[in-house]
Amino acid sequence: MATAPRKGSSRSAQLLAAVAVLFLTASAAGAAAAPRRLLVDTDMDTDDLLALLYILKQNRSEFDLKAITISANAWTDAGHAVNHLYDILYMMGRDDIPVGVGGDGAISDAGDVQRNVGGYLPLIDQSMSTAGGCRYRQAIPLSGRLDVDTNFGVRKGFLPQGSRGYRPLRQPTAQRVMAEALSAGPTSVLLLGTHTNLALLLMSRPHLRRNVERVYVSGGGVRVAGNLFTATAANPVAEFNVFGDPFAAYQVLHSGVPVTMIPLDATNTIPVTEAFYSEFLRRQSTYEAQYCFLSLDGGFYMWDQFAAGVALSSMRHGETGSSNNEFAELEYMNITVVTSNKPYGVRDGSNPFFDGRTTPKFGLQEGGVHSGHVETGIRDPFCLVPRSNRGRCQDGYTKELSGPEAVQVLVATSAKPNTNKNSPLDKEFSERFLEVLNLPENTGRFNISTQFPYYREVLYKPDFMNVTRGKPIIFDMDMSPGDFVSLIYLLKEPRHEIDLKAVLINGNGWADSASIDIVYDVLHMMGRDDIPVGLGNTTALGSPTLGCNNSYAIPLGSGGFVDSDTLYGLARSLPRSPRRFTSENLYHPERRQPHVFDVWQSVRKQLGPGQKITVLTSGPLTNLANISLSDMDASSVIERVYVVGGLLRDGSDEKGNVFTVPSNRYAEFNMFLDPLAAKTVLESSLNITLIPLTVQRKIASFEGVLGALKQHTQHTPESKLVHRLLLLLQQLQRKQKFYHHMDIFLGEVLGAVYMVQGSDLEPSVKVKPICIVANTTESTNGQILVKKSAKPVNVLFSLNTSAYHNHLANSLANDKQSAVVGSFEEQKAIWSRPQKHLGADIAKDRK
Ligand SMILES: [Ca+2]
Ligand SMILES: [Ca+2]
Repeated sequence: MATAPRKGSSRSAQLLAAVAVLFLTASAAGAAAAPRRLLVDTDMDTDDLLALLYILKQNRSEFDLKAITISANAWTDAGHAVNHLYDILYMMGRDDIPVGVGGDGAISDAGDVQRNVGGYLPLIDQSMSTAGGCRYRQAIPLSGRLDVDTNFGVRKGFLPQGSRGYRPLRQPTAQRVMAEALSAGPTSVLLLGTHTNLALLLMSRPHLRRNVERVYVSGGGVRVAGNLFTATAANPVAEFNVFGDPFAAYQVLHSGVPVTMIPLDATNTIPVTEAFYSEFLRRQSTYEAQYCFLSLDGGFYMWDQFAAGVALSSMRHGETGSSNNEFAELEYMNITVVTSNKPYGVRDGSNPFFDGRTTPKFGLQEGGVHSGHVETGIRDPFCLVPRSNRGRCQDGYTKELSGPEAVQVLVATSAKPNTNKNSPLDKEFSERFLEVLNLPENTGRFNISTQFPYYREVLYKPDFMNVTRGKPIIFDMDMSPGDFVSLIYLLKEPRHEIDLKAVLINGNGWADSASIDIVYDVLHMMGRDDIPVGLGNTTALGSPTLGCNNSYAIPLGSGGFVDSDTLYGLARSLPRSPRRFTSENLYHPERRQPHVFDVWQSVRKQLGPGQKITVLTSGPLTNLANISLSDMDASSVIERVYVVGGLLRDGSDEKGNVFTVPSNRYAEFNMFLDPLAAKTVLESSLNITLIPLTVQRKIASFEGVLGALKQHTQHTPESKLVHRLLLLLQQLQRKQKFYHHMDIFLGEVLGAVYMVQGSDLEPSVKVKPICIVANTTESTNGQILVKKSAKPVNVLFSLNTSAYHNHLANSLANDKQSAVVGSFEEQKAIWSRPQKHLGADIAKDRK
């Protein structure tokens, strides 16, 4: 028995095979068994990191981790999660392991699952695009996603960065990586997040099911309460991983593949105790142990890492029973996954598998278990019980059941006690986890600071002695790619003319809040670590903090979040700033990420008598609206607001750009994403200049800007970066339909250039009285009407296009106020040799 168990073998054959493997391992026979092939699907939450590093520490002749795929619809955002994973694998010297994330395929209305469906959305909400709502995901606080995306700020200060990283259209999709791993031979699958990816694979490539030896599930809760701490008022029984996509979990559990589940029943018995924490504090002899320790947060259970421990122990000692498992008691239970609530067959508008269809999707049975009310959100009135905080919905409940609707699953029920009675740790797994993480074998090679002999965290700040500082500016951005071009442009303008006082980040636009680190990196590159960056709200004005009222209109996949969160793959070419997002609860309260309002107030305090601020907004108007609502006197110190966005409905039939919401033909994204904020700002007493879609479209020519940049024989690091970015956007737009909207981002650069250059661009500006449609319906929200009685604003209609292109290119190519550190490559070179002169006007050690 030199090979792993055969495909499609019966349970008894598998048991025999497992016993054979056990025998060979135990006897250390010369002809060792082939290593067991393993595929891990992870949502890259904190406990996932601990699980992954535990797995990477194993002896590769016993367990061969073939691939890792990312579950992109839960606690992390795809672009951040995938680069985080690449960094961990680089540290561990495992750039050989394929990584899959996302994809742009679709599920047709008829129910055909195309290849490469991205897994960004639960199956019930997946259709032809990657834009969609957050039916289940809204249970996850947005601040939680921000913390996990950045690993609380720990990640960028610790992990090194290799050559792998997300790149548009080149990143292997989750489906492809899963299919390749499973096609190559019998493989065990460990699911550490929602079940979306595996369910999609089993539905689109059913022949690969025979190569799934067993699925190990971290998640579910059978005989204990659920853990939706934000949402028990609607659903007290679900656990996050299964709740994230109940129908997918149903598909996996009912696929006929053997399943071992490690649910809350078991993980509730192994919390991170004080004893564990202090033992861990003492035992950190490897980089991976250090990284895991830094990632630990309070109130934590050993969810995914315990599941990984139970899974590997089962694979080592026998997969069908309890007695041999080192870490958990296991027993067989008959269970199912609840995907809809009784009564079945109601067709009440909550269930897209049935509602509005003559035949149910995927051939589901009318009146069957999938045909009831499906929880629409965490405040779904159907689920709420009056005067109770324990709702009646059960979506995602892994429920015990007798009868034909149940499947037999091996379930871990508790963590086994520590056999080492002298240890302060009460559970066997806690003991062994620390032991394994600290093994000298298969260890991390370095962290970012030990990889380079002269690594230092240096802040670059210009010398303002004897410099008259120009017009004070605040730039408010949502981190769409054009906003970075605007930011660089503003930093290039002579400081005695333009004095960029602060950058404000809108967290409800085209990028997730964690992308704030790209802003820090751009400022660092340009030697402007003195400029404060404030992070704003992640939801639109008046929206609940758990929700996604408007951002559903932005695709999660290509051309959307996965790309802007990585700056289309270019973020990793920027030098790494010592400044980065840092969560509240770390040891350095002074490093906490400031909020927009903190930054606003500090800028206000610095103003000289009679001095006023000019604001440029290039995203939704959420921040400015919140500032004006919190600081009633804000308008008295704001000279003018230049607003990029909007489309005037002024007689012509020009269409808006919210392409994901076809019913809304006349809105522009920045207004649509927060109509109430737009109304609050544009109809206020502030002096407004609008740079609407119409004029953006007139000047948005990739050929024009790239041509103007090409005319220069001299280049700067920043002109090269902008050239790369714009060329990439142009190529993507030509190549792939998912990138058809790339000129939106080119157009938004106009706002910064017009604000600075004004009359030099020969502009035509008209005064128009406008009002904003807000809080109505999806089909009209964000539209701008011209009405005689309304508040007048300045509207830019046209300008000299070639003057604009040339000015932008000249400014970027100018070697004055150029980058201090041009790239990550350059930074690595600096860290590799002794430093005498740092190149910045003033450089200070952070430490
Ligand atoms: Ca997880
Ligand atoms: Ca923007």
